Amino acid sequence: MNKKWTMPKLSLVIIAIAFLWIKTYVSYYAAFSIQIDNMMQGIILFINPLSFLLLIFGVALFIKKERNRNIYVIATSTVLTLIIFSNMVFYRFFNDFITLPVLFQTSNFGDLGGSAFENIYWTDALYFIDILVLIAIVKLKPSFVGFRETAKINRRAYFLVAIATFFFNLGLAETERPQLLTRTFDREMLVKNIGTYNYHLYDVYLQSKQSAQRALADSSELVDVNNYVETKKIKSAGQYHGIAEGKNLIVVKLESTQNFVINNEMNGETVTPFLNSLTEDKDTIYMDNFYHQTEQGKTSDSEFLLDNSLYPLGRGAVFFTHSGNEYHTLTDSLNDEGYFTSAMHANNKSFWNRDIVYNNFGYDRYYSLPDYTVGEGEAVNWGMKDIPFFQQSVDHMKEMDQPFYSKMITLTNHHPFYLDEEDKFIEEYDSNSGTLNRYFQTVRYTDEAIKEFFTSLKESGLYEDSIIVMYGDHYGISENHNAAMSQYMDKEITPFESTQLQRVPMFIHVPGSDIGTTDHSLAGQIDLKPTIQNLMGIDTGNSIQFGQDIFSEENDDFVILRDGRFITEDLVYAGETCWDKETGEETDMEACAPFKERADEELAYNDEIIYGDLLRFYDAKNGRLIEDDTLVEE
Ligand code: GP9
Ligand code: MN
Repeated sequence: MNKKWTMPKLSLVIIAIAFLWIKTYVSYYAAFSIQIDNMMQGIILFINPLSFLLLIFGVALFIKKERNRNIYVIATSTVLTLIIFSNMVFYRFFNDFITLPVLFQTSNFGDLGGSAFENIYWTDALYFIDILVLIAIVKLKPSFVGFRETAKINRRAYFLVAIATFFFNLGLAETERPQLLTRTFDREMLVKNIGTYNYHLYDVYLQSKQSAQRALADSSELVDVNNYVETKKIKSAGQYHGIAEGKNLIVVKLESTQNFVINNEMNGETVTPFLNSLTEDKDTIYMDNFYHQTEQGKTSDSEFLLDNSLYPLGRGAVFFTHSGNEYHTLTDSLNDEGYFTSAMHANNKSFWNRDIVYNNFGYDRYYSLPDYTVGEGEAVNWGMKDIPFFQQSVDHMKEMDQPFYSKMITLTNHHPFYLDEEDKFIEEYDSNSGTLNRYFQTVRYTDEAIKEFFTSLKESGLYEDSIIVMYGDHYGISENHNAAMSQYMDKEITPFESTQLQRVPMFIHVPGSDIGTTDHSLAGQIDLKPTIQNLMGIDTGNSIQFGQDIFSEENDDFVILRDGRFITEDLVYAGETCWDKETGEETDMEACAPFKERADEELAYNDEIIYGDLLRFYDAKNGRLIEDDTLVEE
């Protein structure tokens, strides 16, 4: 038996590695628009796919039969290509990389329908060409590749090289980005430094670690969290306390609505005439400095913020990953006041795991798709149009016991922003981004729907006894459309501008209240729960939460976005840079440093609560820790 092994000149393994290496590298530029700031980053980006490819294809060296080895090589190439491909399509939609928890949200992917299709281009087929080449070699020209069994000693050498490549890569990455693996809010940074494949491995590791965290958590961990939360507590009731006490509470979550459309024009056309009129209305407070704080869980993250005044997670959707945790929600507090509580959204009930979560959050009823009649021409894009949705929702409200709380979720203004001809009230915009061009039209449509909703409420007689809160859930136009946005805004979209674009509109409308004003206070979705509770005259006393009542004078002007960016009175921290808010120019990092520490601390405490399911150790009514023993007795 010939034990001598020489690396064949054209081993299928080497060819497959070379193909995938090139392909992964090309995808960084072609599909993921990864930016390189210096030569070192360029080198890291180039070598980062290699270590993983060497390791995974190295397994082939243990396979003795040629046929099996070929099958392994081709199958591995296919799986890795599918990983790139799925990330690519996901990135086009979410401007982000897939995480394990998101991947398991399969029910959502099914429902993406037109959106997913919109994000697959025929040129994507090019990514699979190398696999065809590998198959062609094996089938048509097997002599092109040499095959030999691999001797133990050579395998060892091979794996040593692979492991050395891995540590070389990690070493370079650590010099470029210290603490890379411990500060992972930014997935792009991870992919840039350790490569797509190692990033996914790391994600699997994180996921397992988090599962262990809950099992190991105990009540003592709440002590530090509680001390921190105490420092944020507002002692006295804010202005407008109890102004809507006993009224019906209607919260409308406006899909993908960013603040830049309010009081703005597009080619001479008003985008949101009705919402604009509310900014001048005598009974409406309009907040124009209000930020969304969502991440991968998008709409569901905004709902999580509303109900809990906790941040969602940096990766995955908390609605999926921690749906069964103990929470002390806004809905619970309204239930305690005798409200009939419901959520209304004309979509599959399991989307974002809502049916499970709403139940846990305490909603008495979820009006989902089967509760609506979607007539001919009443569906577009992702499903039921907003206008009939609001109409039928008011019909449901008329049947409800009062006072009620209804959370309504609009849908028409969702990517890819398609409309039927008869629902287009204004023209498209004229940039190179069809997404942005259509966005103005769908926002305009939703504006019309809200106007009609107000009319129906008045006709139903419910209006006078209700308070209506409306907020945008997250951006509709991602950074992938910066060029088009830059054309519309007539300025360069720097990380500073991008952050300012994360503002979403927020309205509080209390009929007959005379509270009308435009409030410039700095606030975010995390403040919705305590603010609404204050308006409803509910004591927020002992809750563990990070938000503050917007209308309290003790409120601090500091908003933390879920990806670690933050906004203060004078500064914005974004893209690892400190920006002067007034000039929009870069400023000394020292100015941001103390805030950065606090932002990181707050997010870390938040994650401890969620990962450890710590609220199960806390009695929110009495503000007491529940010792483990008591828990066992229960
Ligand atoms: C789906 C709707 C949209 O039910 O809430 O969710 P999003 O994609 O915006 O998170
Ligand atoms: Mn949404």
